[in-house]
Amino acid sequence: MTNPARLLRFFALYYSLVEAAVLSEARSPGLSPRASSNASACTGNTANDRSVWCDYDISTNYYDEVPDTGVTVEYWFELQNVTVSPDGVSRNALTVNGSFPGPTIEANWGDTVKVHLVNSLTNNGTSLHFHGVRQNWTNSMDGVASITQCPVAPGDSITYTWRATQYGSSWYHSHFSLQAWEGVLGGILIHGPATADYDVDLGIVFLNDWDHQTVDELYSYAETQGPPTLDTGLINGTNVWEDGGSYFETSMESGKSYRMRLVNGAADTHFDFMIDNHTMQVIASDFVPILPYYTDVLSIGMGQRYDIIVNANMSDVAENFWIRAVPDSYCSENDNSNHIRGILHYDSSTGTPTTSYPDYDENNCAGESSHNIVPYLSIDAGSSASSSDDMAVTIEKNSANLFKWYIGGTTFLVDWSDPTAQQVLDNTTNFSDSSAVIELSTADEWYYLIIETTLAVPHPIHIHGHDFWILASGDGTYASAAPALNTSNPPRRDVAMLPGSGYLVIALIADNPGAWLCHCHIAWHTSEGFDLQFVERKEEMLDMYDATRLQETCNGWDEYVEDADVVQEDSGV
Ligand SMILES: *[C@@H]1O[C@H](CO)[C@@H](O)[C@H](O)[C@H]1NC(C)=O
Ligand SMILES: *[C@@H]1O[C@H](CO)[C@@H](O)[C@H](O)[C@H]1NC(C)=O
Ligand SMILES: *[C@@H]1O[C@H](CO)[C@@H](O)[C@H](O)[C@H]1NC(C)=O
Ligand SMILES: *[C@@H]1O[C@H](CO)[C@@H](O)[C@H](O)[C@H]1NC(C)=O
Ligand SMILES: *[C@@H]1O[C@H](CO)[C@@H](O)[C@H](O)[C@H]1NC(C)=O
Ligand SMILES: *[C@@H]1O[C@H](CO)[C@@H](O)[C@H](O)[C@H]1NC(C)=O
Ligand SMILES: *[C@@H]1O[C@H](CO)[C@@H](O)[C@H](O)[C@H]1NC(C)=O
Ligand SMILES: *[C@@H]1O[C@H](CO)[C@@H](O)[C@H](O)[C@H]1NC(C)=O
Ligand SMILES: *[C@@H]1O[C@H](CO)[C@@H](O)[C@H](O)[C@H]1NC(C)=O
Ligand SMILES: *[C@@H]1O[C@H](CO)[C@@H](O)[C@H](O)[C@H]1NC(C)=O
Ligand SMILES: *[C@@H]1O[C@H](CO)[C@@H](O)[C@H](O)[C@H]1NC(C)=O
Ligand SMILES: [Cu+2]
Repeated sequence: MTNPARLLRFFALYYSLVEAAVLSEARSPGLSPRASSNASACTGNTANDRSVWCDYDISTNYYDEVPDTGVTVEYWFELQNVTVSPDGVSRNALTVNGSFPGPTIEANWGDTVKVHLVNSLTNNGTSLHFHGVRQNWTNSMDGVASITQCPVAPGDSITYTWRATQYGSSWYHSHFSLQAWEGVLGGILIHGPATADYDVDLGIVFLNDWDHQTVDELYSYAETQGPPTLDTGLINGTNVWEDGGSYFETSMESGKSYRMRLVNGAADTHFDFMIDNHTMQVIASDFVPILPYYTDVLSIGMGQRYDIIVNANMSDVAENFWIRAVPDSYCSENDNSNHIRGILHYDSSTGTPTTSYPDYDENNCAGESSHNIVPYLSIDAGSSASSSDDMAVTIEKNSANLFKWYIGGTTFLVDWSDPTAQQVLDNTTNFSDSSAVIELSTADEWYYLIIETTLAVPHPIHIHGHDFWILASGDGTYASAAPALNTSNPPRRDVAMLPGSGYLVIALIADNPGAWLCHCHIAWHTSEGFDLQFVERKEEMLDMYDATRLQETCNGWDEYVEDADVVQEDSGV
């Protein structure tokens, strides 16, 4: 098949053309170094003042207010089953438009984003989720099979439309079976203000784990033996394996500063990210701008994002430096741990780095320290909750001797052909036990969720449709630790780490009606039942769903299932 590097280059060119054609003239054609660079699409936002954004700025409360750009950015995506060789080893992959990662969705804060998706696979349904996107009153666009829609059948299409009410860095990925880690993922880059200045925006940088077998091939091992040790990892879709493949490379001009938008899109790897001899300035966690802080090593869980600024001020030390994504050995086994690398070149250098592995301590996959994550837009959590739950996380083997995860005593199991949204529209109020529904019925009520585990396995907890507040987390049981809950502008984001043998306390406010999934972002765990869903203000969901759109997708799926031999071996999400 096609040489992947050529495919990527072709793709980049094609993409910039398509994008230039798509964006209105008021729009920047993109920030990738390949595309013509125009870092500022809004008056006043310059290298020396990233805090402003036209009539808005970094202090604007983006939960209430959003710029009215009048712009709709439109993308046409096609799921394709292709051969890729991101590290020189050929493998089958399911992709958006043939590339891994797929095309980056790029928009300005306030734009409407419209994604037309065609499922050109022959043997899989699909759905596309825009991770971390708040989907403010647009639950039907959240793209979760069994929750907000039926899977889109092979040959069928769907269109997702949502408003970029937040800005920053994220990713989209399939929410059907393990398909995201078969390759159906790509970046989301929403331009907006920032809490620190920089010269150049390098764009999205994915951190992934990778295996020469597909995740579907590995799933039965995961279900019977536990998580498989993966072969290697990729930085923005590329790495070296034996004599093949190539490193991710980026060039910086000495004296300038560069923004990188890190996304952990791994199936089951917590990364410690670093650039030899460089300190990173961290300016956002998930979609939430934070007070900038410096670190040499960044601990990033699955589904999490960090925006960092790298100051290219180390040309005295060397001309080339290793960029490293090291799986934290406490929770992530990998056969190529020391060699998931990229290269930072200075100026016109093209050499191979000789810089050495830094001395650092792993932090047991705990993620960045809470007290470093101080949201710039200060918002307190409700000092008490109208309702709360305390849920234990456990694992058991079922009667077929397969591992299933439990949260709050339930292992999640929902039906592809009977999405929660359809049940709400049909006014079926008695959700099945295995659909683990937590109803939040009162507008703007606060809800607290305590999650705890006695197993030494950390879990990245993700909630759809909301940023949530992290009130506490730590070692031991919640009862024995009896932590003080921090409601005064605590870290706020959409993925938080539940520490191994520890607890996590989060708060959210019922300000966004819909059926929202809450789950562990480890691929195997999502599939093995570590999920629950909030059904928030369900009466208000009726108006926000297009019943015809929902029904058409389900009809297509039902027809496909009748003819094909489709077996749901997972939780349904
Ligand atoms: C960048 O975009 C701004 C606003 O649209 C425009 O005025 C300016 O000419 C552009 N600069 C370049 C170098 O394209
Ligand atoms: C979110 O949606 C609600 C209901 O339509 C609207 O009142 C609010 O302004 C929206 N928020 C943003 C930031 O657009
Ligand atoms: C993806 O492929 C479709 C056709 O298969 C094409 O119309 C579209 O422009 C491509 N999109 C991007 C962003 O490259
Ligand atoms: C990473 O890959 C995506 C998809 O190809 C691309 O849009 C982005 O510009 C790349 N990032 C860098 C830093 O090259
Ligand atoms: C992708 O192609 C492979 C090889 O032809 C095939 O075995 C597999 O079922 C296809 N997957 C999907 C989802 O269509
Ligand atoms: C999706 O396709 C892969 C092959 O590409 C296959 O292994 C897997 O079973 C399919 N999943 C479903 C749910 O159809
Ligand atoms: C280089 O930049 C970093 C980050 O801004 C800073 O902490 C460090 O002191 C600088 N080092 C030198 C040698 O200028
Ligand atoms: C560069 O990093 C290496 C490894 O951590 C360290 O030994 C060396 O002292 C550093 N050099 C400078 C000039 O900071
Ligand atoms: C849904 O059913 C409940 C009783 O089960 C009823 O009170 C309510 O009016 C129904 N709502 C709609 C929109 O049909
Ligand atoms: C409750 O669930 C059962 C089985 O799922 C269904 O047959 C019944 O109609 C439901 N009852 C109501 C009132 O929705
Ligand atoms: C609460 O969290 C914020 C953000 O991390 C931090 O600045 C603040 O000091 C914390 N307050 C307490 C009482 O721990
Ligand atoms: Cu998990």
